Amino acid sequence: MLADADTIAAISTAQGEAGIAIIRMSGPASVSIAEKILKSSSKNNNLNNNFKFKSPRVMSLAVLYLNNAPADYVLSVYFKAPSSFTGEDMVELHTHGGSLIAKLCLEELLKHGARLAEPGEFTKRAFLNNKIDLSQAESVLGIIKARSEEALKSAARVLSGELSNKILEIRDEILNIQGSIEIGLDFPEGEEPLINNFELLEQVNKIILNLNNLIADCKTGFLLREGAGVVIAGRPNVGKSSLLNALLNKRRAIVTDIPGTTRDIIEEAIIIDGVYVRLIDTAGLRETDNIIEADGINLAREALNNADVKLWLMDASKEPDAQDLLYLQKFLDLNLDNCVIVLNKSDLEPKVLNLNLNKDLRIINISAKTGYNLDKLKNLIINLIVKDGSLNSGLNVSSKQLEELKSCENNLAEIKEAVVINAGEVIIADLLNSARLSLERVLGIESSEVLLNSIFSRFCVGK
Ligand SMILES: Nc1nc2c(ncn2[C@@H]2O[C@H](COP(=O)(O)OP(=O)(O)O)[C@@H](O)[C@H]2O)c(=O)[nH]1
Ligand SMILES: [Mg+2]
Repeated sequence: MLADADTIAAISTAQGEAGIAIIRMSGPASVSIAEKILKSSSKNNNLNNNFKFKSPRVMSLAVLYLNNAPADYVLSVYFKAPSSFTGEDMVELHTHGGSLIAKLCLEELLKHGARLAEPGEFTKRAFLNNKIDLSQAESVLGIIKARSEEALKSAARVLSGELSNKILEIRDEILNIQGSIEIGLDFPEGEEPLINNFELLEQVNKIILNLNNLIADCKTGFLLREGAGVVIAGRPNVGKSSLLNALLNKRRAIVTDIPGTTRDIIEEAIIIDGVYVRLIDTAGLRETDNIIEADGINLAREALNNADVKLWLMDASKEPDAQDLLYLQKFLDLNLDNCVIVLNKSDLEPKVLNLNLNKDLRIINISAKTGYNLDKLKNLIINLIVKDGSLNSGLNVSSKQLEELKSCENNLAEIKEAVVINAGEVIIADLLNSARLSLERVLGIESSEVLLNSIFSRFCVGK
């Protein structure tokens, strides 16, 4: 437990009218402070109606006193350290909902010695008391902020320790190699190295493979957490705004047969198969003298470059002209991993017959007007969002955590290069250390003690 921790209090439920509101306290004085503002609710106990918690984890009805006057019936419960979320003594008071009663109750607790908790302080204490690691602490935020079911599930997976366990596994593999190399550094004279280059490469490759799988799941989880940006781009008048409206099932963007109608970026969120998707309609790409439209086109290009999924819409009922083909070619010059060519207006007589496109490209015929193949397009979008992982294994992480994992992967790739060019064990040891530290930062471990343990546990007793 944290030394000299004070006792913190906060309203844990949302503001506003509701059935109940929950005020939480954590710290050594939680129980005594709560007992000061509660009286027993028992009717035949008039003489001594002081309230005392009986046993932990049992709800009891009590009367909340504000300024020595009864104010509300509350349910109260306490959790005894270390068996609580924060690892400290905790109390929860369930008052009736309504912002005033909860606020007054909190003020009364503060008057009796509690301190107002800082944002995230309960979770921070849980981390500092080793109840959860940093990645789990972040996943609590992921759960609170989840806007879709899949985002919620991916955060719950992290909270349950799935990410931590996988990271710990990889970290232990790195530690193992690190131990072998660092022992070699200390005893270079004439001793056989504990690990030769061949074994080293083999082990590093194995770690990279595991790490890649983990990163794929984290990328999926990150997209689930942030919402994936799906940009609808193309030449003017191909039906981009019509597609946005059709997918949203409402008339959100103006649709006309006048090219250049959409000038700004129009962004709307939808949930597809439990996944939070940000649909982005853009201005049609063309040369223009109109400065407003030109600005819109710049925004469209920017959105296209940053998109998680890129839809290039074409009018299938119209023979593509030289400009159409030119813009199409520019689109195909992008990284095609997450691109789809969408041939719209399939309800009309088809004209785009042979585009001579690269075989690997995804092409789909749809009609924004009749709704033809829109379900198939939605499926395709989801498959692209979760392409490297799967919805069932997404791990809800922050961009910082994802960056740390990628930097670990870079270090490991550099180790392979260092081995090939015989850069020497000092450099390899350094890279291994950086790789390990990246992983530990995700979990919030900041100690080289683990490394020492790993090294010395290999020595025989007495050495
Ligand atoms: N027949 C047919 N017409 C469509 C379809 N989608 C859009 N249109 C028409 O094409 C014109 C341009 O549509 P709009 O959505 O404004 O295109 P944008 O400029 O790409 O946003 C409008 O007259 C739409 O009614 C479709 O699937 N079938
Ligand atoms: Mg439009």
